[in-house]
Amino acid sequence: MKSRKSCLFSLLLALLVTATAMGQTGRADYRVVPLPEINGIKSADFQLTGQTLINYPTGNRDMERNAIMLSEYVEQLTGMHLSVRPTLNAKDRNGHISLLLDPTVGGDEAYRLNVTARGVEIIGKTAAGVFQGIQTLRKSLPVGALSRIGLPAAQVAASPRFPYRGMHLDCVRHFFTVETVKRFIDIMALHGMNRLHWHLTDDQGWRVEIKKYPRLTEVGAWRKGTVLGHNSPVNDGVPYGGYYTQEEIKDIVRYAAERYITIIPEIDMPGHMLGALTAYPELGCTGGPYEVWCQWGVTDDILCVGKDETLQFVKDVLDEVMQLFPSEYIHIGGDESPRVRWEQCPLCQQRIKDEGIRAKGKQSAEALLQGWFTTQVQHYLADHGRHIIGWDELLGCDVDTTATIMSWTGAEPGAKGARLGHDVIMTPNTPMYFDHYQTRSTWNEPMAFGGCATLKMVYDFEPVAADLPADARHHIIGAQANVWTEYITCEPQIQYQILPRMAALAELQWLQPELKDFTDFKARLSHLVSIYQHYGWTYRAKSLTAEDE
Ligand code: TNX
Repeated sequence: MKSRKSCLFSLLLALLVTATAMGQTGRADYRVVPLPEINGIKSADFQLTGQTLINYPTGNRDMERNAIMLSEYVEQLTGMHLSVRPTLNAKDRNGHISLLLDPTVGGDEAYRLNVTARGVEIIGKTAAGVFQGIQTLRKSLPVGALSRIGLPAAQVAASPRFPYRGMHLDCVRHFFTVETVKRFIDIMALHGMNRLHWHLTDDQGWRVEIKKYPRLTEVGAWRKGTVLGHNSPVNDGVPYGGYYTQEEIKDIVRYAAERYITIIPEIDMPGHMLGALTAYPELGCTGGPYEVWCQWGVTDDILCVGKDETLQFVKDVLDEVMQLFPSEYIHIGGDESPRVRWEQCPLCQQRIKDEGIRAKGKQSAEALLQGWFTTQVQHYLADHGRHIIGWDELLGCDVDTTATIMSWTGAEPGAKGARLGHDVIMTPNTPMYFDHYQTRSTWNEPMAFGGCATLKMVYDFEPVAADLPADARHHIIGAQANVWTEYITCEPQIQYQILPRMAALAELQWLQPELKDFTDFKARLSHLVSIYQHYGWTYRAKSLTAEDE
């Protein structure tokens, strides 16, 4: 006869073996970033296991992709593999997750997540909305090797405050690989963002292949070296450059579109053009020679708009850019364009005469010449069904209100633009420049541009000025943070600059201001950060504890 001791031992062993085979269990928490509305309902938890299927409407490719992505997310975070299956049959939903379309669900990107013991429904008016619901479910999951997760019964819902929820990435000052750009897109998707403003041309390089002008990338994509620090007299002397082929761009655009992110390319003009001028010096007022810049800042050498060839060049480039990027918006820059060359250039002065341009109040004839040039480009793009976005300097050049303004020199230009009737995207350098420091005590930080935008400053930013008249408020279509890369040389440094500040940005892009609460946000942030850790992303850990150290 077995002793009682050995009986107990066998029982414990059996329990241990079963528990190991079953793996760990966990429970989801819908209090994610950005915070949705959550209403608990009376029902037991839904049990998510490896047997759970993900249903999607038969024949709908977008929803099929959504289902596959949800399956991938669950596997990445928990190790559990869920199969996907097409079905239109309501009874198949029992016991499973179902992705559904329903025209009665709020706006285009709104979603509802209904969880009961009998099943999970992720419902959107569009596949884009369902994708946002998927992100919320993803962020609510516990992280680690799990074999069973309890999803509390609840009705969860959200609808974004702003239609334009952007991030910007400068791939000129430093060049980043296709994989890095895709990972940046992944990070955006996790944060519920939908517009990537991709800065592709500047004084330090031209980074998009244009078939009609091969020298743009043969010559214009390469610089002889890079200045050390903040424009010190020392240069590293290491040739530097790179560009994206049209095939790579199409691949990235498709990758983003699958995550419901539109890429808005920026071809900055008429300033920030030394890359192009080095390749085609005849496009400048002096004819050069020019050199792709090895330092940072603003150069006096910009496009000569007195020459018809320049306009033709711009149109040809935009033709290819439009082929690559289906975005409604094309960003044409317009910032930091000194006009000293135009003042001296006979052809630019002739253009001013021919077009009957005259100085007006504080606006010089040259400022209005930039307006004339921008309007030509704007009309050209409009003929092709596209709209321009430009930096807030355009407000000083009399462009019409079909130009959307990006307010960067502060928040005031945005408010002014909205009053004038322009749509506006708010990206004021404080606190929306993520190339700025995240703390005031910078001694132990990687070198940054300067400035300071702490996590709290980002969180507290309100894009719609309190005194903006009611009839102008709808012109503020969104907010964006910018990642200029003069001092950012590698992917972990990009991630360090954006995480966790992107979480704060996501919440202001999604939530109505009265629902924001920084203390509550910080409590929710720790789980999001465990997801960053799980994916191996770099982030600024100090921002989670001390606010400004
Ligand atoms: C200003 S924002 C710039 C960029 C720089 C950035 C550095 C804007 C329209 N122009 O060219 O990279 O500051 O923070």
